[in-house]
Amino acid sequence: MITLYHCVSARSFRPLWMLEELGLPYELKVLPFPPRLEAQPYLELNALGTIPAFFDGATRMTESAAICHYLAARHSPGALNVETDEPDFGAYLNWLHFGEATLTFPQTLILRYARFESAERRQPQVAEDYTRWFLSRLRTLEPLLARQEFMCAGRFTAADVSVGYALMLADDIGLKERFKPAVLAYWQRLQARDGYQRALAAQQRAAVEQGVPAHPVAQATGPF
Ligand SMILES: N[C@@H](CCC(=O)N[C@@H](CS)C(=O)NCC(=O)O)C(=O)O
Repeated sequence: MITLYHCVSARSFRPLWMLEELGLPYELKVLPFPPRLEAQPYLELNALGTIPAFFDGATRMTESAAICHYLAARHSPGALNVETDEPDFGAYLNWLHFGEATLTFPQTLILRYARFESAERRQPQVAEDYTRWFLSRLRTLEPLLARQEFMCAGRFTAADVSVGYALMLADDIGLKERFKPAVLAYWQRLQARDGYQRALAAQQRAAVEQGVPAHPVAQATGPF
C-alpha cells in the first residue's frame, strides 16, 4: 500500500493528484504546516521535515516531481508517462522538472517574505521581485499553451500535474489575475479534471477526519 504524507495544498498535492488520476489505492496522512514545528515525530520519517514523503514498499521518496515520474512510469506507461522512444520524451522531463525547479522555487520566496516570516522580518520588495520573476517565467508557457492543450506529447501527462500544481499555488497566493489568457485557460482546463477534483476532495476529507486545519498552506501565517 502506498502512503503519502501531505499538508493541505502543499507540493505533496502533486503526488496526491497523480494517485487520483491513476485510481490507485493509497493512505493519506495529513499533517499541520510546517511539520518540523507542528508534527515533530514526522522528522523520524523525513529529517528535513519537508512534505511530501512517499512510501511504496521499500521505496521512500521526498521530491514531488520525482514521485509523479515514478507513479507515471510504473502505473501509466504511454499515458501519464512519456516513454523514452516518444519524440516528446525530452520535453516531458523538462516540463516535469520546470514545474518544481523553475516555477515553484520563486513562489516559496514570495510565501516566506510576504506571509510566513514575522512582521518585522517581512520583505515586501523581495516578495514583489519574486512575484515578477515568477510571472516572467510563466510567460514562457503562454505561446506554447496558445498552440496546444497540454504541456507535451499531445495528452495530459505527469508534466501537467507538475506545472499545474505551480499554477494552483499561484492561485492560492492571489496571482491568478496576473496570468495571461492561454495560461489562465490551461489552468481552468486542469481544474475541470475529475482527478484534480477528487484530489481536492480527498485532502479536505482526510484533513477533517484527522483533525488537521483544512486551509491551504499558502494561507498559513508564521512566524516560522
Ligand atoms: N523540492 C521539494 C520541496 C519540498 C518542500 O520544500 N515542501 C514544502 C511544502 S510545499 C515544505 O515541506 N516546507 C516546510 C518546511 O520547509 O519546513 C519537492 O518538490 O517536493
